[in-house]
Amino acid sequence: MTAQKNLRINPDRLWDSLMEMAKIGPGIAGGNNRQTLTDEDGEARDLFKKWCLDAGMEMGVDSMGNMFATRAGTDADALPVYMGSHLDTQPTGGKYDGVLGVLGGLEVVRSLNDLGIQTKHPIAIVNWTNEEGTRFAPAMLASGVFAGKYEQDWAYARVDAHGKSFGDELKRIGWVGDEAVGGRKMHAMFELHIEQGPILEAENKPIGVVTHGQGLRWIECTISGKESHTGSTPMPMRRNAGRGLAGITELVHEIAMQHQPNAVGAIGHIDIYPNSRNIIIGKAVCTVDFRSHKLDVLNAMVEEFHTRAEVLCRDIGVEFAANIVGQFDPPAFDKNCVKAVRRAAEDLGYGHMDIVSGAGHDACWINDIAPTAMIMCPCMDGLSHNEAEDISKEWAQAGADVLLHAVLQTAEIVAK
Ligand code: HGY
Ligand code: MN
Ligand code: MN
Repeated sequence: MTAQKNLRINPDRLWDSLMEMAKIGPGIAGGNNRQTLTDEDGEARDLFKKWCLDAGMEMGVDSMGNMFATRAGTDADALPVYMGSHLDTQPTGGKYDGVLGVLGGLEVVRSLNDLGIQTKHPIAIVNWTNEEGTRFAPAMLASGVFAGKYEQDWAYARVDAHGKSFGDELKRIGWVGDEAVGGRKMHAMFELHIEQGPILEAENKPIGVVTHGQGLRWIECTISGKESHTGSTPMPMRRNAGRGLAGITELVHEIAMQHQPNAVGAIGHIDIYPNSRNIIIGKAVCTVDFRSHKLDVLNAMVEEFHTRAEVLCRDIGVEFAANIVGQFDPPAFDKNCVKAVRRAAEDLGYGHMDIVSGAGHDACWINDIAPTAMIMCPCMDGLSHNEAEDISKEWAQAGADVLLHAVLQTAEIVAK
């Protein structure tokens, strides 16, 4: 094991690849806007595929556009060990959310090639389509179809703000693969990801051993009032959907604050109609995002919200309707995979701590169908889903080193 303990990835090559990928779909403030199934997403896929083929891997694509690059093992019948995350970004996203996990996996394979290491199990890297869910709700859509949570037809019919469907856009960028989605079986999956929160940096730990994740409920709310002239409509006659929106925005915050420290809640997406300076808002559509790592807290927040939002809107004379557009329960990751991550950090001498993931990840769905765990590294000021998202090369290196060792423990090195 001693010799193996010294195995390391090449941090400069990893960093160069991160910077190269960041050039595709640049944001306006130094981050990225590479939303799923846009031309930029297609460009990123082409680059990732080229890099994987250059590393001697075989590329497979399924009917949700999930990309699977495989490095052969000595036992072709052994199930592959996967490393997965996503290349799509938020509209004002950072350079590392998701990308670190995909290119960290590529760096693991490149390092195994350099070191001439063979493994019994094949090793594969996944780029999951539409992890972010910002253009097509819900988040983790394609890993969800792969894990049997959603039907493909339902996913194909999801539309963006301009009425374009997921299926049409996937076809337009030429990434409808010939593999049936969900056909692949996994020995295990590891996802390297930035923390997207402040804990690891504050505790000065370069590695987070993710034992659990938060559950999520996305509630799409429609508040209906009546458009009318902002000047000539007497106040008592108004049915202002904007007042309902303001009320439920504050209500979401109040409910989450009642359940501290185990809950979060906010509204991040709002569309108002007709959105004219001198017309009272007739309709408001928004998405409530509640999360907790405790299922009972999550369910209690959703229930209280529904009850109180209906009363609040009725009292101001507007209608309220809501439906869940995304959800998953709090995941507990596979104990053996979590142990492999912790042991890898110990073998490598990296400071580490157990942590619960605040954000949702593809690993949360894959955890339902294969042994799965996550590795986290810190990010500056805990900032993410912001173009100023930043990490150090050392943090990227630590995360990819731990990924290398966790995968080697699981894929079994074959002695030369
Ligand atoms: O919403 C999430 O937690 C993830 O970033 N898609
Ligand atoms: Mn992510
Ligand atoms: Mn994200």
